[in-house]
Amino acid sequence: MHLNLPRLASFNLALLCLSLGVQVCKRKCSEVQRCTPCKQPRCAFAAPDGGLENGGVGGGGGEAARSSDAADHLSINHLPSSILLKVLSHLTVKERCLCASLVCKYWRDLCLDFQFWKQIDLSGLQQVNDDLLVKIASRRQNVTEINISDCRGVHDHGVSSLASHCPGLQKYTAYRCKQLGDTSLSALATHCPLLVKVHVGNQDKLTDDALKKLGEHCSELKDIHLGQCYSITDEGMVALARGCPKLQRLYLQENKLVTDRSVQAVAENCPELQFVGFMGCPVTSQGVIHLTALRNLSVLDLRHISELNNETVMEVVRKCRDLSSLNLCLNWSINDRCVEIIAKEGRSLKELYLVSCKITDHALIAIGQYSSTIETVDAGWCKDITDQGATQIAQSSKSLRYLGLMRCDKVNEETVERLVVQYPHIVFSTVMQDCKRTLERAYQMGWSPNTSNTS
Ligand SMILES: *[C@@H]1O[C@H](CO)[C@@H](O)[C@H](O)[C@H]1NC(C)=O
Ligand SMILES: *[C@@H]1O[C@H](CO)[C@@H](O)[C@H](O)[C@H]1NC(C)=O
Ligand SMILES: *[C@@H]1O[C@H](CO)[C@@H](O)[C@H](O)[C@H]1NC(C)=O
Ligand SMILES: *[C@@H]1O[C@H](CO)[C@@H](O)[C@H](O)[C@H]1NC(C)=O
Ligand SMILES: *[C@@H]1O[C@H](CO)[C@@H](O)[C@H](O)[C@H]1NC(C)=O
Ligand SMILES: CC(=O)N[C@H]1CO[C@H](CO)[C@@H](O)[C@@H]1O
Repeated sequence: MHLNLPRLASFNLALLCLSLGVQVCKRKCSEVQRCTPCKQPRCAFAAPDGGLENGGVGGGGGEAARSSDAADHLSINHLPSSILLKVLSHLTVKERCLCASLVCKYWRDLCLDFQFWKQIDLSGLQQVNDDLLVKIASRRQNVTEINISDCRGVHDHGVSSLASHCPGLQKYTAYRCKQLGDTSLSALATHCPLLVKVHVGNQDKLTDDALKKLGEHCSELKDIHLGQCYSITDEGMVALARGCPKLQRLYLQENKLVTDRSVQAVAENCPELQFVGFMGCPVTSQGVIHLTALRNLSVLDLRHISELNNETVMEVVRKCRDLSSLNLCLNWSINDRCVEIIAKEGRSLKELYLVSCKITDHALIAIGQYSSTIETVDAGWCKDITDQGATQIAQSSKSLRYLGLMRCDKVNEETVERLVVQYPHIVFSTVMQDCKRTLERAYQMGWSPNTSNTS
């Protein structure tokens, strides 16, 4: 069960749950009464979205509560706890914390069962702090997934405490936690050898030390996101690549100290890589060429890298037969001839992003002519594209479903209007078309323009 604590209210409830749990533990459950429901449940199951009533169990519980003296043996609490837990798992956090856990001590303990705290999404909750993580840790929940993205109140201490008590942690997501540094990630690396996913984008205090720890201890790692962690360098990346041969997804962005050495290291050490992104890194063709070794490469993002030549791109497309998405936006060395080769050789290619590349109508025409797989083409900001390219690709391609023409100013809007009618299976994206679709969606959702002319 995925635990989502969307808003402040439910967050406070969760805190309440945790502190209730701590109280129970303090008293070592000595006062826990017989496992019967309270005579006077302090809360009716009247959650607006049904809650327990849906399953009919709420009624049963209530009845048992009312007649518990007489018919104790019929109490819902005589069900095996595994079944009660199953029932409770259908409630939302709010219902569990505010209603079910107030029924009686037994239910309160059930509501605190570790299974409800295995996957915790605390992202965006400013109230989350180290104390909460320490509390979660102290209850030895063996959390398997946690997301603390945008939690500014969490520091290295809290995360380290959680790490040391949750050896089974597998997925750690902590975007934009700029206050966190090497201490927390190193603690996770040393205490949680089962980690498969580490997304720490925008933690700019991280250094190679933490990456080395991951490489040393986390050989199960499959999915890592280190975008905008500006301090990491090739040294850390090489250590990570060597220690994590099972890596399948690697996403970097604007890591200005990550160069071709890192690209070569991941290509040589991580043969299972499928998703690779180096957007805005000082990476060149000399590094990218090593990616041809990755036979399972499926998604490649080479937007805005320092240097990329057409020959290298063609070689990658020829060698990586599973490549389905290729992003070459923002590079002037990508020309018509290069796109033609991509269209001919990319047997599995479905998505091709060419925003702000040096292409003309010939590139679009070649895609229509040679590719039977490409569904998405984005040629936005390619100023040389005209009506002819847009019309011909729409006409000749059987696979095309999306054509991005944002700010292709030589393409007339009337032409696009005609294409929209003629080829309804293709979505054409221009400023006008996108506005129209937005309006249509608004109408569908019940919005209507105010046509009253009083002012
Ligand atoms: C947080 O992480 C969980 C689990 O990885 C994910 O399901 C959820 O969408 C994430 N939330 C945000 C806001 O990224
Ligand atoms: C925590 O969970 C992991 C993975 O499920 C398991 O291997 C480990 O034994 C658990 N540890 C404890 C203390 O429950
Ligand atoms: C590539 O993927 C296939 C099919 O998913 C798998 O059998 C093979 O082991 C993978 N190859 C590598 C080098 O990971
Ligand atoms: C690749 O680009 C270079 C430099 O722009 C050019 O000289 C060469 O002809 C191009 N190769 C192909 C196959 O288009
Ligand atoms: C429509 O606009 C007028 C003038 O701005 C305003 O007085 C009126 O309340 C608006 N009607 C609705 C339904 O929003
Ligand atoms: C971001 C960018 O434009 N990168 C490169 C694209 O290609 C040209 C021509 O090869 C390079 O000079 C750019 O640095």
